[in-house]
Amino acid sequence: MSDTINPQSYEKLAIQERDNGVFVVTLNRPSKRNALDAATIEELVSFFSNAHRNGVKAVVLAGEGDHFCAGLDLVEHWKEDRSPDEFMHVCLRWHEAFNKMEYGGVPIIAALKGAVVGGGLELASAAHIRVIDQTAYFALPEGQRGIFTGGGATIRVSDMIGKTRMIDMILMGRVYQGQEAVNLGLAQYITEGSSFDKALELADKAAQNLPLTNFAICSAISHLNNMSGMDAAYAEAVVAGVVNTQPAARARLEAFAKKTAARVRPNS
Ligand code: 1HE
Repeated sequence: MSDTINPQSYEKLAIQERDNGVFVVTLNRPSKRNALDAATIEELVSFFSNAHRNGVKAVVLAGEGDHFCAGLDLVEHWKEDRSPDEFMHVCLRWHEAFNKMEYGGVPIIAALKGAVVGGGLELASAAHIRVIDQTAYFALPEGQRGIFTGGGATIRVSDMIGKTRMIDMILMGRVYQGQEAVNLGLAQYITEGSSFDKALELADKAAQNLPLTNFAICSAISHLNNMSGMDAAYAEAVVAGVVNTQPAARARLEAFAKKTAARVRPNS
């Protein structure tokens, strides 16, 4: 068990460690539909800044209650009556948290249900895999609230569904759900049952990969995508030089060479 992560030090997040190095991180403000106040963002920064160093093998990111996340805490924002400067810094903390997630090297599987809206969609889009159940729906209500996205939707949601669909979502308040959301790229998995159970199954599977391989998958791909093609190809070769020669991979390569490793087969 981790001796560096203290679940008791978190108030807005419920942190649960499983015996295989998978952690379940749950937004724990169900009475506020898990709206993201400043304190919750600080706890996300804290957990994800140190997750790789703390030996976390994979994370299931979930929400308590019927909704994954209602986005920015609009009541806190209204009460604080923030200045432009203050809100810029709020957004920079969101970016700090979400960048630590996307680039941190630890696989994060988001278990989505109910509202995944506004900043809730921005949070979910910083995960590497999104799983939805039949209740989950995606929206960017900012357009109707008189505000704008500030937690990376213009980058990550555009990346998932394309710029024009994102503009439509925020301009029109358009809602996507179900298989259509999967087809568009908002989620990669849909389940008839619990998205949490499916996310846990995927996290357990990801945790069986070598940590350095997962680090490359859940960090390098995002970095490489920010580069020019030439630079990305060069950097990919460097990453592969490190990852593909790791001593821990030798047993897996040997198993393939000696025909004891599973072969890749089509789905039956
Ligand atoms: C909240 C929030 C919130 C609920 N901030 N308190 N996000 C939105 O525009 C979504 C706003 N929320 C909703 O549309 C609905 O609340 C839900 C669809 C998510 C859920 O509906 P429902 O009927 O289950 O709950 P409710 O009765 O609307 O809310 C229950 C409580 O949660 C209530 O508090 P209470 O003290 O009166 O019981 C709500 O005030 C509270 N609540 N959502 C604060 N978002 C970096 S920029 C990011 C930009 C954004 O994210 S914009 C936000 C978009």
